[in-house]
Amino acid sequence: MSNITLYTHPHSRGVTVSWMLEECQAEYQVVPLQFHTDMKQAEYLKLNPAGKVPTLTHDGVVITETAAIISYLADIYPEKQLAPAIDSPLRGEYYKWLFITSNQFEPALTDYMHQIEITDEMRFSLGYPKLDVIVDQVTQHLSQNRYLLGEQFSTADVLMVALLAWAFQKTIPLNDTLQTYVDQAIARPAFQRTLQLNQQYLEQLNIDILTPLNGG
Ligand SMILES: N[C@@H](CCC(=O)N[C@@H](CS)C(=O)NCC(=O)O)C(=O)O
Repeated sequence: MSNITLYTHPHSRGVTVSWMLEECQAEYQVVPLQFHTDMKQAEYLKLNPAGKVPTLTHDGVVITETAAIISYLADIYPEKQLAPAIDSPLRGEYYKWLFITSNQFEPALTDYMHQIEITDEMRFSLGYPKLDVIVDQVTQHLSQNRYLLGEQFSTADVLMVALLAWAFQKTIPLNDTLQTYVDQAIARPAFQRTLQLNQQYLEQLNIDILTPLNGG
């Protein structure tokens, strides 16, 4: 039995972690959890006090937060070369894109999806700019680079593509640059395996609607 366990739901950010596990060709168990019930049980809240998925356990280590989990996986599977080496000049760029995606892009996008009105005063102390500023930055970069780090696909792309393919696409149509970027990433065999596995988790939880990526 593998010592990696993923707690997830097939309509959640857990899909991003499933994809990363497949990129790493990891051996792992999956515990699909229902929203509202399983995720709010005392036993699970000990692992993830937010009562949310995903959570990953590995050798007694409990990791929550999608970006943290996939970065951790990149580090424990260095041979998969999904993160630049610690002493690589690209390491800073790698962190930059991971954190822009989770600390700027995702909250700006969710504000937009939920039509949350942000005043200039609020914006001053919020840690992220307007959505279109981030979209322009990412688009401009990807119009000159195949992936966020250049030619090499990385964990930062897993996070960015998952966000674009899920939330963004549901909210605003992708421009040509972002669509090309998403299409080449989701054609990867690991992503295609993830979709098949997701179908199994849906069946385990008795859910019949399959959305391409996260929906929680
Ligand atoms: N910041 C967390 C967000 C986790 C999250 O919001 N998960 C949603 C599904 S995508 C969830 O579990 N929602 C259920 C609930 O809040 O009850 C991460 O990146 O992992």
